[in-house]
Amino acid sequence: MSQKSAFVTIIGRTNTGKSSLLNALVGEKIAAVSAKPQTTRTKITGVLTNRDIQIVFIDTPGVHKAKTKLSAHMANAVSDGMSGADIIIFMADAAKCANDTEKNLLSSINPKVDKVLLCINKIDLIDKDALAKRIVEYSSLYDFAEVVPISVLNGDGIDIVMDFLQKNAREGPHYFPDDAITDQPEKALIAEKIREKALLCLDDEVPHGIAVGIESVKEHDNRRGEAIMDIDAVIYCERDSHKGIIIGRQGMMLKKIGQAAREDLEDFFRIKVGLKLWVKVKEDWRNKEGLIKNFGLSSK
Ligand SMILES: Nc1nc2c(ncn2[C@@H]2O[C@H](COP(=O)(O)OP(=O)(O)OP(=O)(O)O)[C@@H](O)[C@H]2O)c(=O)[nH]1
Ligand SMILES: [Mg+2]
Repeated sequence: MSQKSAFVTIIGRTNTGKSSLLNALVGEKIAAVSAKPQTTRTKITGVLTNRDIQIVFIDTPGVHKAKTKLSAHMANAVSDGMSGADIIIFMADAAKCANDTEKNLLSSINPKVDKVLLCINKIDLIDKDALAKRIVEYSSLYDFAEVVPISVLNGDGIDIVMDFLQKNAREGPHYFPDDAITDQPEKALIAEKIREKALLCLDDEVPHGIAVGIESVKEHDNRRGEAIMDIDAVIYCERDSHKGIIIGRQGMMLKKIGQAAREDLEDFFRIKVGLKLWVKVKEDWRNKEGLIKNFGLSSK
């Protein structure tokens, strides 16, 4: 049987549901998802192999105006992710009008990529007339190969996206082992799960300045012979006042973040997890190249 593959990059403005789509297509929760803007900070690769066809997905950070050095790295991650793509999925939010950031992003697509799929997500939020108008609006901006209205939340249209990708995969080798789901190192997956829970639990002001560092991951058997994964992690923030918020009164917020993260980690790695969390301040780390690199967020 001849092998087929496709590199598929998912782009779009922040908060449209790109990472949600990646997780839905791969069938595993690889990428962090939250209602806060700029949830994804680097390229995240997801892999799905269905017999002879392997699809490699690249989720990218939502495009936004660069305010910090970190934002510049995020923008690089988008162009980097687009450069090797066979197919691009442009993700729009059904409930929002097209904006200039999206127009610029569309004009930056390399014309050599002849398959650009428009996914209009969150159709659960609007009625049919509004959707028809949205399709016309976006179709006037780019010559998309196909337009697929979807709701990742309800699972609507995901099969149509999958069919499109399978049909457009080309003869070529599989780049990852057939049982791979991501190329993210274990520590990066763990850090993202903890950061996601911090994003979900904290109010708007704090989360943007958060990074998670994993100090150690050790597996051992407890006295009953059960395997345990012990994780020591640090949540970094930019100010003392933020540290106080993350820890919360009598440590309640940190406990809440830790508990949610532990449950998610146990689910994902299918192993019991012991998670110890600390909070430290690194002032203005989003403008310091060394720290950006330390947190694995450098695009270079
Ligand atoms: N109503 C609705 N919400 C959705 C749908 N898909 C995703 N969401 C929500 O939209 C929010 C953003 O989802 P993400 O997947 O993090 O979006 P993203 O495009 O990756 O965002 P960035 O990484 O910041 O660029 C989350 O709260 C999701 O739960 C959908 O089909 N319908
Ligand atoms: Mg994302």
